[in-house]
Amino acid sequence: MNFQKLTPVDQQKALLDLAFRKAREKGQQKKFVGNWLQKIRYKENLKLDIVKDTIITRLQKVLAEFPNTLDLPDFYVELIRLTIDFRELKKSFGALDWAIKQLGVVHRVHIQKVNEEKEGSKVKEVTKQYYGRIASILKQINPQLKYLEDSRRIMRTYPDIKPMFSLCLYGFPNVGKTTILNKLTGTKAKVAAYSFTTKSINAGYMKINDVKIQVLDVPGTLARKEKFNDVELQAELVLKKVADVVIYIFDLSGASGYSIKKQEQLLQNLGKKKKVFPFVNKQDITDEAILKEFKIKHYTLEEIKEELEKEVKEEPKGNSKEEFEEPKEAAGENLDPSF
Ligand SMILES: Nc1nc2c(ncn2[C@@H]2O[C@H](COP(=O)(O)OP(=O)(O)O)[C@@H](O)[C@H]2O)c(=O)[nH]1
Ligand SMILES: [Mg+2]
Repeated sequence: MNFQKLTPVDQQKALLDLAFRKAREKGQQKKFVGNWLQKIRYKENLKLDIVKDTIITRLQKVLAEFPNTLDLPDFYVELIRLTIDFRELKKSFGALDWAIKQLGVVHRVHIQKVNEEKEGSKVKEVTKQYYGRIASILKQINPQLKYLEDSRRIMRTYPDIKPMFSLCLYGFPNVGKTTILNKLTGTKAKVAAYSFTTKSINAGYMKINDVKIQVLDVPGTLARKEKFNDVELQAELVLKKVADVVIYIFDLSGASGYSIKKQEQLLQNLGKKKKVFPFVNKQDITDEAILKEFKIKHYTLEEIKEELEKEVKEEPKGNSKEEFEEPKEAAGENLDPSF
């Protein structure tokens, strides 16, 4: 699921500016035929239509793009739970639905008025009233539009993670996770000689037994959960909800700035629920005595690939693309009541 592609949510003012401008432009471009009253009516009808259609299209786009059910992979459900208020989000969809209906009603009423009005100046007056009603409807949902835009900005930071067999590269900052991700998958994620270059979760893909698998570069921390920043929180969720297999990366050279003891502790924190392959990176700059002393069983990348071949035999779990790109239900409906 790619939350980064959500379109920004316009607020009241931007929506009105856009709709009124379009109406004005189209009203000026088009040549109307008929007697003077008919011409005015046609023109005002067109403006009314354009204003309604422009705004409704925008609002419908928001409803279509945002996830409005929690029928998402576990990872995203958790992430949404932790970062935004889904109930508030649902209410906002409801408000947009309401506004779309109101816009339709107000449009119908004013079209009728335009067509019944006998005096040209009064026809234009109807348009003015209509604009006022539209503005008032949007004003009422503006807090919800703002909430949706705030939510979008948060969701935009969600990593794009696919429901397929996943290998996580885990370890402290600077131990070489991204370097190994690039080596395994041929991606070109940024490698840097300072900590916390990974501002979000990097992903790449590789083939094991002709099956495409996802490789994720996940920064570790010994910080307490209450103190997690966004990336740390996402990292924890990826490990818990997405990882099928973990490569735990050690840097025994001292270059990353984390003691061996701390690195062992982070490995222990992973627990026994997942299959974990320790890997010792930066051997080229590591003291031989330290390498010899190191007692934790570890693997070469070749050995890990062989192990993965045993793991990835069948089609990986639910890797169909459709699962992610189902058309959305009508907004506000089918929302998971358990949430
Ligand atoms: N000498 C040496 N340096 C490495 C090795 N792997 C990574 N590095 C360097 O370690 C630094 C941190 O690497 P990076 O992949 O960004 O670490 P990450 O923070 O865990 O993703 C970079 O300067 C890399 O060039 C290695 O095997 N040997
Ligand atoms: Mg990195």
